[in-house]
Amino acid sequence: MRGGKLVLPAVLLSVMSLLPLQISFGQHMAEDSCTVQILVPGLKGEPGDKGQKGAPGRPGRVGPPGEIGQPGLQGQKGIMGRHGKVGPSGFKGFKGDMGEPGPSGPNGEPGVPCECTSIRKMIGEMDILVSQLSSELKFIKNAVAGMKETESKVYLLVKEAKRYADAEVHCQSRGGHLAMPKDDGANAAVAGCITDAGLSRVYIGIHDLDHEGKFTYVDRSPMTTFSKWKKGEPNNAYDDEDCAEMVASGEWTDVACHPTMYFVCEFDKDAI
Ligand SMILES: [Ca+2]
Ligand SMILES: [Ca+2]
Repeated sequence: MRGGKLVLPAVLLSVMSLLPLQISFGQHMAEDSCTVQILVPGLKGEPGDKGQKGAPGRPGRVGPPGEIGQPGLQGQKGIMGRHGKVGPSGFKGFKGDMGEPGPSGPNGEPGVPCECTSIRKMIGEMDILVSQLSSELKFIKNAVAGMKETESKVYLLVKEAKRYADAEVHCQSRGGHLAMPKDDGANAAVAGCITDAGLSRVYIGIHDLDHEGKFTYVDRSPMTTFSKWKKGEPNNAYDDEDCAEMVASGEWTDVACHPTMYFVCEFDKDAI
């Protein structure tokens, strides 16, 4: 060959063999294989048999969401549900208009002719009753106003002027006696009846009618250590003083029994 020995790097020749031109060059060089150590690929072989089918590949990536489909057909109507709970009360409504007047009622029974005489009589009797009630009410008011009490007794001023004996009868008719003060408390209660009424004296239940000079209580119980005789009393003046009165100071005086004056009754609380 004219070019003489040509030595090329095996690598470069390998690259050149990839090109058709260089393949032609390679074939030429093969004629001189005795002198040039060049590695050249052989001719392309016949196509091999078809290989076996490979294993299935891995699943591909998740694809993008599909488009929204078309609305389906409307379903059939369901059955009616149960009744719900009762709701809260509503607000009070407005007052309605007044209705039409109703028909007239039937005529009443004929009235009874006025018996004016009997009615006047009844009115007269009622006037008398009212008068009596007024009198009793006045008495009760006076009684309450003139009432005093201790732990065991009630004392009542009676503003009706009576003699001693009649006064005691009056008190007994009401379940009591003329006042018989047996200690300072009782004596002060009776004195209170006198002063509250603005009086100066009243009969009390003490006398010496049975034995001159020996005073006892009106229920015949003896006088013990307690007494409230005024200084100089009892003096049996004019030899005619067998009863006793209490003055506003609470002191006692023997006096005659026949003059009339107010008096104080006493009542046991247990007997009321
Ligand atoms: Ca006397
Ligand atoms: Ca006297």
